[in-house]
Amino acid sequence: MTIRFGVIGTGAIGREHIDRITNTLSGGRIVAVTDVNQDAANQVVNQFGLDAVVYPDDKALLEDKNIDAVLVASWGSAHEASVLGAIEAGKYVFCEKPLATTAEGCMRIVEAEMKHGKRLVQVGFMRRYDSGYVQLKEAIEGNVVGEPLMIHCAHRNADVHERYTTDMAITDTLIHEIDVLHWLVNDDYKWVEVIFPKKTKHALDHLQDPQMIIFETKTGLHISVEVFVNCKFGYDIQCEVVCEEGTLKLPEVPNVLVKKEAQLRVPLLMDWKLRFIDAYDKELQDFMDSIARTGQPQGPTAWDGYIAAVTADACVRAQQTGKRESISLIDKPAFYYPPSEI
Ligand code: NAI
Ligand code: NAD
Ligand code: ISE
Repeated sequence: MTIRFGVIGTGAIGREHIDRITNTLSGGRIVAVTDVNQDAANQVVNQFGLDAVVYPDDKALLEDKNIDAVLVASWGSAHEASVLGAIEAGKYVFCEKPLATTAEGCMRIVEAEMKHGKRLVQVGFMRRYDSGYVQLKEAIEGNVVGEPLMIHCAHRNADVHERYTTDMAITDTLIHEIDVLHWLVNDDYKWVEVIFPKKTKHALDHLQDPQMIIFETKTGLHISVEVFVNCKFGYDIQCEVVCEEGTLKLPEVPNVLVKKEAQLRVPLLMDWKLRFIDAYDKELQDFMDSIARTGQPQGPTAWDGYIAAVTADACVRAQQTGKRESISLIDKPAFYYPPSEI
């Protein structure tokens, strides 16, 4: 079975995903693209030699009966409308994070999907597919060093574009930790507090950078995440789980050791594109394989998108109030439990 994809948003990650579906993965083909910037849509067709229709907007693309699945890689604020339209048209959807920019928007998607009656949506929370995080989860579940007590994380970008605002440290950047950390320890968040440390001279006036986010989970675990998006030196993702008998640390990306001019150097990555390249490949391959095998995607769900949005909303409130903000979720619908857990 070949899944015929229509892509909405052919910017940075849209092009990355088009490239991997076309040239690396198996079971998928790009048959249509659209972008509010029509030049960007036309360019990808030429760049990757696609046999694909260029549509003027997502509505027109979603009417195409030859499309089985939609890949949404537009800006976060545009995701909800495209995902709802795809569900309405009965098409599978792989949506980049965030699923929607508000918890209410994610809930509208959850409700539409439940009404449809089977899972159609997978959210691009690719860290769950990263071998480092998978190894951490296995070590925690295997009780290798006892019960987790604390987690210390850092999410550092070398720099960001000028449209990046203080709340995007949460909704665009921290959102990856929000998703992967509760999955890692199989726990729920209870409250969050956001601290603004001394500001770097490299951040534009409108941006508070770095930020420190502290969570407590329902079982009493404390989690600290530093988000620093003008760190200058590279793209750096850290995660250390402190347990009762020892610690577990996310592996560094392996790289050549360079010995030169009396120094031992390890080159660092500079942006996100290469850091999780295997995880992006795996998430999309899994999306296609599970649809082909079972008729439904099995990766991160619309409900996971909703959890992330509720948590992100609390974090943004905590940025504004400077106080602890509670995080409360409604019960997970049976629809989103795997059959083995019902
Ligand atoms: P980008 O700005 O490079 O590309 C977005 C593209 O979408 C642009 O070409 C824009 O013209 C187009 N677009 C925006 N609204 C649209 C609409 N309503 N209809 C059609 N096209 C539209 O942005 P980038 O970096 O590719 O990010 C896109 C999405 O991917 C975001 O949701 C972002 O959070 C996510 N992302 C995820 C990453 C990950 O690690 N999973 C990494 C980078 C981005
Ligand atoms: P980008 O700006 O490079 O690309 C976005 C593209 O979407 C642009 O070409 C823009 O013209 C187009 N677009 C915007 N609104 C649109 C609409 N309504 N209809 C059609 N096209 C529209 O951004 P990006 O860095 O590729 O990010 C895109 C999405 O991917 C974001 O949601 C971002 O959070 C996510 N992202 C995820 C990761 C990850 O690690 N998972 C990494 C980067 C970006
Ligand atoms: C971007 O959208 C991503 O998703 C990257 O993984 C993240 O590191 C970056 O801060 C975001 O802007």
